[in-house]
Amino acid sequence: MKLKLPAKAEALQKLVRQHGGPLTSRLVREPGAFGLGQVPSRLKPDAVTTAVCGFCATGCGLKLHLRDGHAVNLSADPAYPVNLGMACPKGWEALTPLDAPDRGLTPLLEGKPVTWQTAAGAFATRMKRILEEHGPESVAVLSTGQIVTEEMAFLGAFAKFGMGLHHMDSNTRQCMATAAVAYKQSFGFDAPPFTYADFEESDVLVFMGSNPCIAHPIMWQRVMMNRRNPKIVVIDPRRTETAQAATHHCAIRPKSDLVLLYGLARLLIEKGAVKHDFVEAHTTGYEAFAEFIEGFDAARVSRETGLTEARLHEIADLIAGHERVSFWWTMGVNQGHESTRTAQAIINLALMTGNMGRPGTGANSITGQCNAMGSRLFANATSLLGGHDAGKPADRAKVAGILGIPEDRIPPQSAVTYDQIIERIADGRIKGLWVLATNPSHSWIDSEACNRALEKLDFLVVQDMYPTTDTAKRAHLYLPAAGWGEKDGTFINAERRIGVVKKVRRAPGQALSDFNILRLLAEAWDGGGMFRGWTSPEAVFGILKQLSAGQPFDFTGIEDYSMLCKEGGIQWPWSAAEAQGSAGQPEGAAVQAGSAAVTSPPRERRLFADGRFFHTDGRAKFLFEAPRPLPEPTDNAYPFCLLTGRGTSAQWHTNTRTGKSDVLRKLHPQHCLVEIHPMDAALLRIRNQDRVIITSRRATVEATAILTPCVQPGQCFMPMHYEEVNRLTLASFDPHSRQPSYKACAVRIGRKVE
Ligand SMILES: Nc1nc2c(c(=O)[nH]1)N[C@H]1C(S)=C(S)[C@@H](COP(=O)(O)OP(=O)(O)OC[C@H]3O[C@@H](n4cnc5c(=O)[nH]c(N)nc54)[C@H](O)[C@@H]3O)O[C@H]1N2
Ligand SMILES: Nc1nc2c(c(=O)[nH]1)N[C@H]1C(S)=C(S)[C@@H](COP(=O)(O)OP(=O)(O)OC[C@H]3O[C@@H](n4cnc5c(=O)[nH]c(N)nc54)[C@H](O)[C@@H]3O)O[C@H]1N2
Ligand code: SF4
Ligand SMILES: [Mo]
Repeated sequence: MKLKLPAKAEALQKLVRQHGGPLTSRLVREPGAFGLGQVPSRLKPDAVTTAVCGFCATGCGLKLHLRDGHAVNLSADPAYPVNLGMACPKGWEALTPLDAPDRGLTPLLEGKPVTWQTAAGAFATRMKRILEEHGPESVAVLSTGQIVTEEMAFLGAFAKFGMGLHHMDSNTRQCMATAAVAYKQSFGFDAPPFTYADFEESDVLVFMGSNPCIAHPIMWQRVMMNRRNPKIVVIDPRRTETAQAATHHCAIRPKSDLVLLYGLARLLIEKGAVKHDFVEAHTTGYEAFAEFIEGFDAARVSRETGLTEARLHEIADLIAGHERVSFWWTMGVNQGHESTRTAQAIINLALMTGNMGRPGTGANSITGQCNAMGSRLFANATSLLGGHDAGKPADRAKVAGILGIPEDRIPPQSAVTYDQIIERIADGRIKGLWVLATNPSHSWIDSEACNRALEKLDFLVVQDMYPTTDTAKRAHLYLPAAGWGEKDGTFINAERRIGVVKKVRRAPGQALSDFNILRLLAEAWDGGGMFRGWTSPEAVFGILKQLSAGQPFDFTGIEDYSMLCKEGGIQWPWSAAEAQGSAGQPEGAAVQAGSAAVTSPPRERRLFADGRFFHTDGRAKFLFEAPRPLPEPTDNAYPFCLLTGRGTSAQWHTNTRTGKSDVLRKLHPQHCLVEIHPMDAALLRIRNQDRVIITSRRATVEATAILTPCVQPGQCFMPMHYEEVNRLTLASFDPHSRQPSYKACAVRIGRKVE
């Protein structure tokens, strides 16, 4: 069949119109032209304060313009080391979702407004009844990477040590579990090593399954500030905005990354690019790895990834031929059926080429949510509060001592994971669930199965800013929460920088900060005895500091919130010894602070400058495993591979917040859409903007077809911001991290017949 593909320019234009893709850079550079950051003149501010943004893990600094202590507007903070005066559309619009008409104003019990006293009483009575009748495994918590660390720690401590339940997990499982497990196994601790200066200091940047133009626009601006004329390699089945801006785009077959990485490793050996000094001094397992990858010759890798052999050599030559190569990965890697080994295959490449601990290098996982990094350390879910091990008596004793609680309040067994919680709800073992700052009815994989399970619960409590979310609508008890801007605390960003958020607005109605809701619930539970000292977020920060002592993320050198504000955030580790100068300045210091005061940490620091990793022998491990086939390959009945991910820089996840801004709504499509290659569309007689039916083995949904050559034939893409998308996805998981494989399942597409 002969087919006329849209010209490149036309396709690009379409993309701008439909997705605001390349538009994002303009939005960042000229926000005013798009109505971002406008302040009504009658509300002239009289004071300014600062806080970090509450959407993504870039962690941009914002200036809040106050009138009578109430934020009337905001702007990007030029003094903050992360964003240097830039912000993306979500950041500019961060105050708007607070004014939404559907904010929760009172607790709702079975849909009826009640007082906090009644709500807290119902919470305690009904949860206790379930726990007494069915034991500590019958109630679970699903929480988030989007509340302040102090609230996460409080929630985890109250749920496990106060209420005495065993199982809790969070949306960080959907997002960062793979990176966390991969780092822990390879480095000995979950420690993303980079600092954002590395974006500017690399000669070659390799982005795998990562679309920072849309998902981390300010990180992308930092890449654009790189003056070394870098080569940018984007490995993504789609020709994303990032891929279009790159010097090299490798449009690999979905989930063929592991084979590609092993193939590249083999080529690097062939080309003599291995830094044997580094490998011998700082790693273990290289010999076995080198032997294992012998089977990944270029011919095989080309066949399985769809890239030409010449292209494989070209990428290997780029890595071999440059001093500073940094590897970056995000959800295209983390959300896969063999994701942990894929992330570790990236780590292996960095280790074998000695691209570690120096400027512009590293195996760098880009974090998603504003405080997913905080939840990795302090959620008290998979690991014991503060990166400890609940299975170790010494760790239990340390945590119990710092918290001033009896050691036997700390359950020694590890919690089951998110998918296992849903499974146990479905089979009736879990009867009570508390969901906090996440929206699983929309975001969990195979969401119809998830929602069928939620319907079975005896008691579902949802704590959210809005009672209107897909999950909150199902709640027996809804608790109205304050949001970002209405409370104090700290977030940890993707480069390990601890930053402060502040209360610059009063929450509407009777909505309370998660912190104060926790205080109320702890009080109703047993008089709050265990948490008497947990009076304010800053008091809890003091406890977290103590928990960090001696850990790889030791931040005992941070005095208080005001020090964090003054320094522009502080990256962990920053121990008391470092702060007093006795440990000296870390060698990895990238950019020194202006002042030479010993207590001032450098503005940017990376890990592993000394080649010492966190395993007891100080070495990093080469870890690998044979690739496995896709759990649901395409076939005649379901011929398309469905990819999912972020759609625009103006949409955040399930759109409960970003959907409330008129400005942001203009920057994204209002209805569910599916991107299809024009050749496939022609075969199916589908025109641009036609309504189409998409069917997987789980469900059938409708969407608007967008024809674009940015997806490959045989593949299609749907942004995750529409609730329809996860009805289609297949519940499959990486065996090591239990992270869902959101990004590849089989579907068929047909025109909707009216
Ligand atoms: N605007 C906006 N920004 C966000 C968010 C948001 O909702 N909206 N969410 C934040 C969060 S929590 C996260 S986790 C991050 C996510 O940030 P990213 O991971 O960058 O975003 P995604 O679009 O989910 O996925 C990235 C890319 O993976 C590709 N991909 C799919 N399958 C494969 C594969 O098999 N191999 C490879 N190599 N690539 C594949 C997709 O085509 C997609 O372009 O974004 C954060 N930033
Ligand atoms: N198909 C597909 N599905 C995906 C993904 C994908 O790429 N493809 N990505 C996955 C990833 S990486 C992620 S991180 C998840 C995100 O999935 P979710 O966590 O379910 O998405 P959000 O919309 O961020 O939900 C956060 C909720 O918290 C509420 N909230 C905000 N601030 C506060 C607060 O301070 N307190 C309280 N109590 N509530 C608050 C918001 O109103 C919202 O309802 O989605 C996952 N799902
Ligand atoms: S890039 Fe992330 S942190 Fe920065 S303004 Fe945008 S959403 Fe906020
Ligand atoms: Mo995420």
